Amino acid sequence: MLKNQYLKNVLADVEKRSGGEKEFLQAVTEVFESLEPVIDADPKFEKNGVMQRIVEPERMIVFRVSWVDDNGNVQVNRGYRVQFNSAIGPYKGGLRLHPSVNASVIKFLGFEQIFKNSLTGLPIGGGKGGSDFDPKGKSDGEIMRFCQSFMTELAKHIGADVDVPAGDIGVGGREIGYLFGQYKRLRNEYTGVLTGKGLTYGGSLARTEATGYGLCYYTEEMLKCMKSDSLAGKTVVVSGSGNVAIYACQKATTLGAKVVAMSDSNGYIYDPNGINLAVVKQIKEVERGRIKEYVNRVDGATYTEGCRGIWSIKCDVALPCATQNELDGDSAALLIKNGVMAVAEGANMPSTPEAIAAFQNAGVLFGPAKAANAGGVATSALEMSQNSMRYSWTFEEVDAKLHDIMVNIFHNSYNAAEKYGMKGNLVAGANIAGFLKVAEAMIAQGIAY
Ligand code: NDP
Ligand code: 2IT
Repeated sequence: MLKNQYLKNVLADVEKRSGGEKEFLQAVTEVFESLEPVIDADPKFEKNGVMQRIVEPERMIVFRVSWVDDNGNVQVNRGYRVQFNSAIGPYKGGLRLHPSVNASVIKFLGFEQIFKNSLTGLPIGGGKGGSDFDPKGKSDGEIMRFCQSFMTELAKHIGADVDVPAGDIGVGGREIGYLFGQYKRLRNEYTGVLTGKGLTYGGSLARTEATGYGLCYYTEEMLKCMKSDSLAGKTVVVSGSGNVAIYACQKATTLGAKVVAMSDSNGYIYDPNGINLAVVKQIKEVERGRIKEYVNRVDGATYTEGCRGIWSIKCDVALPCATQNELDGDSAALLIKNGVMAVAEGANMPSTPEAIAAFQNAGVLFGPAKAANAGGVATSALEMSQNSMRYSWTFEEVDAKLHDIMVNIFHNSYNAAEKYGMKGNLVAGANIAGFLKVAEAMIAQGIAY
């Protein structure tokens, strides 16, 4: 519970004005609780109105996306782009295509992105966007027409030095290609306006792998510094089977761990021999199929309906890589009972506040999303750098930079928590370290009356 009166007032105001936006309120509440000692220690944040400014997006664009399906019927979806904070760089953040997308989801993601992007140490502000369009079951032509219609409006609001979108749930290389093509057609300019591009037209090597790899680099550093341990020999559960989950599984395996389970929104697979990632990649990346197909191709694996059950599997390390609030208090209790030693978040806000509290109280190492999954956006920023230079680095060069960035994020968060009397609390440390840079920049740039 908050004690600082300034923070209490601002949070009450957010609640009043964004009452129904439960995911956004959840994200703001967590950040405010972490920042209490920082706000207590220096009156300049209140004097400059930093908190009431940081919770209000600089701009939120909501737009109609109409497109024609394969049967000739007109379809309408709602598009969003929140340009949350540009204090330290152009707005940067992904686009999500999923039926659950609404203003609250986009605002929570955009708010988190401010602090995550700051933690990378690179000059990128916070933004996020997407639509309630459901890509499941759509033909390639339908995906293309939707992306073109979406970009027809979005193009008016973005630019390489203004706002640079990328992928998120439901947006991968195929969608970025269609979006980029339409931007180029409309604006007649070839710039790094999107990241996650294909390698033949300005994409960066290692961007596809970056979020999952970065998650494992962060986890490895956390285990090393806080438990003198490593991923080698550990049993790992990874939820999801999309971009983040697949490359988290790949890197964890390379580092000597055994990943025994993965999932999608319908259910989870358990493979005691260790996940055969080539099979998962074929099913999910090539066939765009369902994870349950795995058991038809790999002996000894089982499939269970329902995605939450994955947390009942005994493991040393859990990496939630699907979606927000996928790991609740009951799931956390099960993981703890089964002896989990570390949890690191590949998805954005996958653990509920109850789950986080349970892990922290039980002494389980806990790496929060805005630190642990920052490798994706960090590598997007490296893609922007390469586009500006009209140059490309090798896979090894990008991967080495990604590794350094993740190690630095861990240490900056760890040190910030220690400085403010919360040693070992990586949630607080990430929020504080991410916040301070943005807040200083906001104060330095003044307030427009
Ligand atoms: P993908 O679309 O590639 O994969 C998403 C995975 O999560 C799929 O397995 C999907 O299952 C599952 N999933 C999605 N929604 C739900 C749901 N409501 N309930 C259960 N499972 C669900 O997305 P990404 O891998 O890119 O993103 C995963 C998470 O990582 C998100 O939280 C995203 O914000 C975060 N993230 C992504 C980054 C990136 O670079 N891509 C960077 C940092 C964070 P199904 O196929 O059944 O829908
Ligand atoms: O949540 C995220 O950080 C992303 N989806 C990646 C954003 C980006 O701009 O690469």
